[in-house]
Amino acid sequence: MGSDVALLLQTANFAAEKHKRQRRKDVEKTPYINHPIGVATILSQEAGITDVVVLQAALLHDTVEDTNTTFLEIEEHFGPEVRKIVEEVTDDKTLAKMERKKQQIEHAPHCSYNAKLVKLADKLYNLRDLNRSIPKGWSELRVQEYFRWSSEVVNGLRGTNAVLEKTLQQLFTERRIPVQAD
Ligand SMILES: [Mn+2]
Repeated sequence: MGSDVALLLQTANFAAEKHKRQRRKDVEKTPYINHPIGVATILSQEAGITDVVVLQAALLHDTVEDTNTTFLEIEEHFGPEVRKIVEEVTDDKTLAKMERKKQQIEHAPHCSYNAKLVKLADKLYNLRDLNRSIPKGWSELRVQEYFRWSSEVVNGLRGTNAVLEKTLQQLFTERRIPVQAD
């Protein structure tokens, strides 16, 4: 077996263990791990990404934000490159939710190419998920606001991957969200 394949399996297994008690917010309470695996799959199958470090970071992208995982742990298991990407896509949980959302918009343009890829695929996965099923307790207005906020983050990620950006733009257009000027 190629070492890249073994590495990806090890990474998926690590993420599955870390997220094992978590569920998504959808009505079906989908296992959380479906999300990071889906994000990595978007990068591989739709965006054409073959860089294992990026696919690993996609698998791990929510472990620090949403579980007890530390950046040091990520580095010890998967090296400093993967750690750096995960660090770039992790929200600062000491900030209030509104502030974190604002920071995502502000930080997006300053991220590395690899982190931008993970962010684009993460947003695409989440928006498709919202189109598929509205989480319990979410109003249509809240869904629309989520799309609008996402479009502002994606605006700062432009010039990274044409396929992902085009696919995201289609979702924004469906929601009648105007294209923003640079
Ligand atoms: Mn995510």
